Amino acid sequence: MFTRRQALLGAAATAMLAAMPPLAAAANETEIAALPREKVALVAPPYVHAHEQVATGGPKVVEFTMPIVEKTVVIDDEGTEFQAMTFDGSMPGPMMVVHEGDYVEMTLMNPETNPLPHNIDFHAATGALGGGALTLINPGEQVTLRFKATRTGTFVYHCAPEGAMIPWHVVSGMSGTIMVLPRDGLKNEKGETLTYDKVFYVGENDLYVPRDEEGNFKTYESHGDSYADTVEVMRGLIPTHVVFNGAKGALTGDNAMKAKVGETVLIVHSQANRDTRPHLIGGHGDYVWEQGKFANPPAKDLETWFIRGGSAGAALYTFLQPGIYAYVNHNLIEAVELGATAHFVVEGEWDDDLMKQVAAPGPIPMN
Ligand SMILES: [Cu+2]
Repeated sequence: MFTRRQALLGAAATAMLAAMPPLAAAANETEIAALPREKVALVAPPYVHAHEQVATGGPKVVEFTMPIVEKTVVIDDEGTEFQAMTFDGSMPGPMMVVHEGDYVEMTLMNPETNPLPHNIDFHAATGALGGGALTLINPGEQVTLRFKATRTGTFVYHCAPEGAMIPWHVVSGMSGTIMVLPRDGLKNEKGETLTYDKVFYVGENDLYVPRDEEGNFKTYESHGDSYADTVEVMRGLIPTHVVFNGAKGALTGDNAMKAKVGETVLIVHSQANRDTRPHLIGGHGDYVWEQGKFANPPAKDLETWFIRGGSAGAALYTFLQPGIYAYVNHNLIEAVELGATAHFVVEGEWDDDLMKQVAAPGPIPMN
């Protein structure tokens, strides 16, 4: 049988991996057992569970639980249906926050109402395909994986089951982000502390919805029914939708993210499959960890930043003017035509010094 491991590693590496005990005795279980434990309830994006920016205690074991939810969702104003696969019911899956040196203990559940097997590959984790090799669960099963958060930054997690199933599960919505903060918090290039008042998590998805002969989007009874047609569209590499948080308009209008003038916002942006380029229209990235890794000093004053497919980046910005800001993928075709647009609604006092309409639009004076 052609397995996921063979697809990614080749047969020789598969044999090596299989020969290793899955949970080797290297970890000091007594020490880990003595650590404090914290159960964290996850919240749906763009929001993020409450967390400390600077850790007040030593390392702990942070417990998360995520059910996998396969469901049909609507992804645009036209009512286009999509066979979604999700972590915890949302696209992207929820963002988790821990500190460097903490242990992440993830219980992943695959309810028996799902027809498909799933797993989780944490880019923040070391070994066993990011945990993917130790977490494959069939419908009706659950598994618990523990890994040590040894590197700081924002890291994608995603489903990576057998062979050809990997890209299908990822572009069906199965990805999210974990943020591993330095124990003493974020720092600028001089080593001075940076803090945020709010954090928002924007997950970008490229979606591939098959069309019928008339060009209308097709609907399917089940994920399995949609598979062959979907893979054909995927192989063309041109998405039919590029959306933030699972659907066109998921973060605009009434769903806009909210902030106040003077507030500092951390925007975490992930894309598990395809490159993208976030841009805040009328604002900037004051400090940007484009690759999302906090051991590197942040870039300053960026206009647009690049998020590599398979990564998450973080941008810190203090809002200076009120109004509606569009936050877009600055491939503007993807932003406007395909859906990759979000809004921030910012309240506060307008600063004429930063911008003023000196003369309103009017007729060009005749000489
Ligand atoms: Cu999956």
